[in-house]
Amino acid sequence: SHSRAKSVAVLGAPFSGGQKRRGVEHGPKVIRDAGLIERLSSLDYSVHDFGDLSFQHFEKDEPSLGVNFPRTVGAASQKLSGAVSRAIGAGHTLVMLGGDHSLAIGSVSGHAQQCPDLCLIWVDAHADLNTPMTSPSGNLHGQPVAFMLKELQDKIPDVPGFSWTKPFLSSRDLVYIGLRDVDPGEHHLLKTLGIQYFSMRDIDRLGIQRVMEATLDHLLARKQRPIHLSFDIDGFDPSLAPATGTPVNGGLTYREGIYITEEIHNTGLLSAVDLVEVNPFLGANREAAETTASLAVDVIASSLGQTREGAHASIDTMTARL
Ligand code: 5AB
Ligand code: MN
Ligand code: MN
Ligand code: MN
Repeated sequence: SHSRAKSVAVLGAPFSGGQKRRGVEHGPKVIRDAGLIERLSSLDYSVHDFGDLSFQHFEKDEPSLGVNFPRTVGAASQKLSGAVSRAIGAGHTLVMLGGDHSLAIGSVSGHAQQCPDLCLIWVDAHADLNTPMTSPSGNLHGQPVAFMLKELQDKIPDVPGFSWTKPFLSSRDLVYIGLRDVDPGEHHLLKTLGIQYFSMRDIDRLGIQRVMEATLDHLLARKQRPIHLSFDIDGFDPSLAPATGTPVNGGLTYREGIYITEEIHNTGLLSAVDLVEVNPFLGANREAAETTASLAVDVIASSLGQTREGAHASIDTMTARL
């Protein structure tokens, strides 16, 4: 039998306005330079590289309600949302290369426009659940999930730049993996909204196998639905992913990270992946940036079906070659 080549859309989002450290806008370039397109092609995908979006620069973008660069981030997310919606509407599995994690407002909302019943797996050291009122930094890369959740509709003020979007996700359709740096306001929301999360402590207790079983059970037991994976590279331990803006000790091992993405691939339901917060200006040297980018490629390839056990196409194809 013959399976039609699956198609992947790769979309770069060279954007850094959700935080204050320069360099994260070069994430798409270093991830491509680490061989992403070749790797996906070798997995038998037809790869559509949509290139990098270009974002509007706002000369005057004063903080509003404590939020930094609100108009810049709002406009970038809106543009990304449209591009993601079109790519998914055209039948591609989407890979979004950040850029900082504020971009997830755009990518998840664009995905949800096409797939309203999607669920979200957020791999990160951080919960990114601050509202403008609880945020200790004012940086929007620490707030994207708050802008998505229907339950927080009344807790999000009218931030300039964000009138185009409204909350679209229920807190029960979200699972966090890898948390180890959660602000007090975020912890309060995790608990009061009853959000399912697996901190690094939970991974220590349960092991990554049971964590993934519980994650997928929580999201998919009632019904099969599209998965959005939003992967912040700082979910990994800083020894593996040093080139990132907010590293936190005690993160995922390489094997835990890859096990997460293998299990998500095995559901057959992955519809979009964000890979964010790779910042080649950070880390001790150029090798640190290259290691981090190459880890990002491994995460994306594994979420799209690269296996550790190996694979083969079909008996027919193999014998034809013998
Ligand atoms: B990232 C912090 N919670 O809100 C905040 O890297 C850090 O996208 C946010 O996860 C880190 O500023 C955002 C202190
Ligand atoms: Mn993070
Ligand atoms: Mn994040
Ligand atoms: Mn970070």
